[in-house]
Amino acid sequence: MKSGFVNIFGKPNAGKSTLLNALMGEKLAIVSPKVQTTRHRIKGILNDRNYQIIFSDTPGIIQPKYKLHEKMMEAVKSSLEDADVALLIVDIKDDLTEADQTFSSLSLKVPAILVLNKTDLVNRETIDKAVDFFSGKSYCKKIIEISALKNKGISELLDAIISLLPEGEPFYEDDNLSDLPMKFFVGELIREKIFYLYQDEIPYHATVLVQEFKEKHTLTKITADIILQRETQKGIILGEGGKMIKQLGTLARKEIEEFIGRKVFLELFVKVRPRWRDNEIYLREYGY
Ligand SMILES: Nc1nc2c(ncn2[C@@H]2O[C@H](COP(=O)(O)OP(=O)(O)OP(=O)(O)O)[C@@H](O)[C@H]2O)c(=O)[nH]1
Ligand SMILES: [Mg+2]
Repeated sequence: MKSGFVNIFGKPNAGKSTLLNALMGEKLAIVSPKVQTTRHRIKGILNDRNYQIIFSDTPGIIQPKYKLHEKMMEAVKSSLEDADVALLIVDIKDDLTEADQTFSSLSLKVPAILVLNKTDLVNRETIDKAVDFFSGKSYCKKIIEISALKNKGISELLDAIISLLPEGEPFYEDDNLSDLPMKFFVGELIREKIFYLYQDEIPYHATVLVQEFKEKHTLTKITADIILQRETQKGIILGEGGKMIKQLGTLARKEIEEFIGRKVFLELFVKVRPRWRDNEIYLREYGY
């Protein structure tokens, strides 16, 4: 039996959350075209007769500007500490030298697989150049080309991970998919729709707190607060005549229904908490 922690690191938008979902065959982490979507460490537990892999998606590595950013980088740090294998993922269209600097700065003590992602967007020559670039790097045990979006190269990556995984007994019961509560995933799905529907600073100034998750006879009743930094942002979230928040509610409800496999009644409230991203008490209350 093999078991261990396999943690995913990379710059914002590299495709870490898409990769976690592809490896799990299940949508556990939210994804968006915007940077800094993920704010927590999100574990996905993959069980097989011969192994248990505990994957961790992490926030993209950045220089912190707010307390919220600091919390995000603490999630990266904790993942660095308990990793048995590191997956270093790079968007092949990104600046490779910058990615190399980021990976070197991690001072990894465990074997790492360099994952070249988004190969569906470039030609063979570009991929070969990237392979050449990373081959000599000290942190790089193996290089695997993938497209997390198109599910290409995922089984090759899984084989490479298993070959590096230590022997050991499972850490978790084998019927668990994650260690996080349902309320967390519901809040994340609402946050994902905020990332899709709203522009500029709105997704970055917003967080979601699920207040109520109640299983009723025929449906699940969910109440959630959308927390914003400024009074003026309330109007943007609501939209003309409440048009935008209605759309947000519908999109989020559909995804939550798919996730929990039940009908959902979703109620959203909008609240303003000035500078919550820099406030230790608010951050703790909102799960950061
Ligand atoms: N074309 C293409 N797009 C991809 C691929 N993998 C991810 N993406 C897209 O890249 C964007 C970012 O993906 P995420 O998985 O959210 O990236 P992330 O690294 O988790 O980003 P943060 O959480 O912000 O650090 C999304 O629009 C994805 O659909 C891929 O293999 N090919
Ligand atoms: Mg992410």
